[in-house]
Amino acid sequence: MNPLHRQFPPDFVWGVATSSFQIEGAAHEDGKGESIWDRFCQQPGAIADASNGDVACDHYHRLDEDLDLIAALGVNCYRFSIAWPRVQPLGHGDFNPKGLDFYERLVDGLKRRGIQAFATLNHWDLPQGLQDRGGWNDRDTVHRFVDYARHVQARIGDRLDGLTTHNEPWVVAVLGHEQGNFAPGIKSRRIAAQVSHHLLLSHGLALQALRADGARSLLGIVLNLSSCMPATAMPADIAAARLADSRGRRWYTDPLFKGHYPDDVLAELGADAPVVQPGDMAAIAQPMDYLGVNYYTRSVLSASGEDWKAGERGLPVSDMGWEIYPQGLTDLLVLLHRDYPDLPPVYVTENGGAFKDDAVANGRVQDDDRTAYLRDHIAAVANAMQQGVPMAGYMVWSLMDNFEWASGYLKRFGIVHVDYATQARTPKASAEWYRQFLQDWRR
Ligand code: GBH
Repeated sequence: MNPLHRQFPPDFVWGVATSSFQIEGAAHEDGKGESIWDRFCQQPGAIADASNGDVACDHYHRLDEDLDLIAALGVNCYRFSIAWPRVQPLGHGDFNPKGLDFYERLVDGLKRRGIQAFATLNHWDLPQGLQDRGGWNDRDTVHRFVDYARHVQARIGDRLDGLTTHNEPWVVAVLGHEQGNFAPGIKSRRIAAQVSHHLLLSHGLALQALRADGARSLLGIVLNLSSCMPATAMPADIAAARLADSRGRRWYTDPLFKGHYPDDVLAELGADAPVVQPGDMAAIAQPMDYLGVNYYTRSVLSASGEDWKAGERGLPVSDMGWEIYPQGLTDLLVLLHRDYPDLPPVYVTENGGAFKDDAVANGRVQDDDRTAYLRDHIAAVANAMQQGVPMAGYMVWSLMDNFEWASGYLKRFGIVHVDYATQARTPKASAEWYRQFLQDWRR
């Protein structure tokens, strides 16, 4: 058998990923407006350590140092997100040129270092000014997003390699508007369904507008997907797994690739199904240049509705309590290709884990569990590729420890350790492993 690094072609894209709210800090600088996550962090009990994104990794002020850090890993791609409220403080009305100054410096710094730039327009930090008008539940936000996307492309689009509309619309819809444990903290199944439709519609309309404006980068979307498996071979468990797959995966991929919502979820939603106007579904089904897949774990479903608690069953879990199951990534990618034979090139846009072993001792972080996680999931990508899935790239979540949303700074996903008291960055053993792996691949 070929060594792992030999199983990837020379043009494969290897990256590390971050998002604006999780690393930038500078929450009130250079004209940045408030985001729904700035507001959500003020809600008592919303964030496990009562923290916020005011400083985070102070990346906004440490851009050059962090670019050098990325370059030292030997990756050929960096995936980051653009904070909409930096670029357009209220999400409507005036743009703030200083906001895009920062991302222009970032993109130019990547280009100088020979690294591809993959930008995400919406990694959840919606301007609060739009939430005040109804947020993603309001159809007007769709058009505000298209304006913002066009503005970003006009300014830096010529230097972007990839432009992603949304990161994980399921999370925005369900965690943000149905379960309410993410911003904006709404708890309504009906609103969540409408939000998911508006996210998809804004994706499709943005793609149309960006192409009409002469897009030079690859255009796509990033979905969080898992492979859904029944807890037993009982028909009721199999049905539960199928419905979970429809809700979490096909609710997004069927509209994107087939132009319609899955019937089983529509039936389940009943009167809570989203309002869809004529032309919406055709707009959503714009051809995409790539699909981004974020994969962390599988889901095991049973008829009782309870997801199986992996930790309690003695299965290996990360510090998030998520089961470590690399085979699920292969299964998922093969399933996507089977369901949608014309699948565009697929990038794993996030994969990684939070682990507890992250203390710095003598300048080292010996995170062998993270290294094993990455190696086994990269092998899972190779397996999918051998089965014909059009894989184009893989990006580690995350470049560095950062603000892990409702978990605050308590969970560490980085391959680079961050000491929040000093902002010192220390590459972990997993970063060294990745660097060596990429060096072997390049030879
Ligand atoms: C991504 O979200 C985000 O894009 C990124 O910003 C974030 O930091 C990173 O992952 C790590 O969380 O709830 O136990 O059933 C991932 C969100 C993670 C949501 C897996 C669904 C299922 C596990 N998804 N989760 S569980």
